[in-house]
Amino acid sequence: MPDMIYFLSDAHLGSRLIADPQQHQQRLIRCLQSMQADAEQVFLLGDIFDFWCEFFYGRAGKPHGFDDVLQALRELTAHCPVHFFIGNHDIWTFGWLAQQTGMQIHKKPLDITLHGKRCFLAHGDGLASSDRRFLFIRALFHNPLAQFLFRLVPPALGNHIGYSWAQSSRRKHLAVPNLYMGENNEEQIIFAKHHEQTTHYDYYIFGHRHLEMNVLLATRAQVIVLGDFCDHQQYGAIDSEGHFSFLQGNFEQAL
Ligand SMILES: [Mn+2]
Repeated sequence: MPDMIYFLSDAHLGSRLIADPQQHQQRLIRCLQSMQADAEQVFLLGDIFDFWCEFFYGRAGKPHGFDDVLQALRELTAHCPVHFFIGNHDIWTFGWLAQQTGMQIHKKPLDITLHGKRCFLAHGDGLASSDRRFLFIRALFHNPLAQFLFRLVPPALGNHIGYSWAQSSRRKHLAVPNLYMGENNEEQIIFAKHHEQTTHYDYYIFGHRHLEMNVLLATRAQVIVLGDFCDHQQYGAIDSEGHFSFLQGNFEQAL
């Protein structure tokens, strides 16, 4: 009986900071293949791709180098529903990815009850940020006019700009140690605490932070931040009893 619900985020496929992109992609593929055995649903919570821009895929064929992972996603959607949340790196999907893979695309947080637990699911960027530069860029990337203008850029240049931006953004984060800042400073926890004042959830599940967090609030809401699939192959699951656990796989070898 397939009764596991999997959550995975931040694989950053295609990142220029990854030494061996094909090996990196294969790790995710093996993880997705392992889920076929018992997955009831799979939630991909953002930044699966380091940069994703479907404006170009119509004009310049298809995204380069992702055939294998798209195939693995197609195989998984044949087994169970797969949900793809846009992150802050892979915002620009307009139907192509859904059509290629059968995944359900989410551009907004999702309120869903899973195995009896009410869950708030989102990538987790821009929730309670005070970083004005980040919020400006986020608003720009989500803006239809800016998207229209970017569409006019030749595909090769657009992809170059996109991957360079993604690289510098990740490099900036990697330059400082990624440490837990405490529940009064982590914006996903701040957001959940605020949200609990009006609506109670059993689980808030986010990605984005590349750091595992598991914080129980006074309202008994559990704030879960998935770790990082990119460097550590961390992900998570809710079992048939509604328990969440963090998982870490070794996907170096074929199954
Ligand atoms: Mn992110």
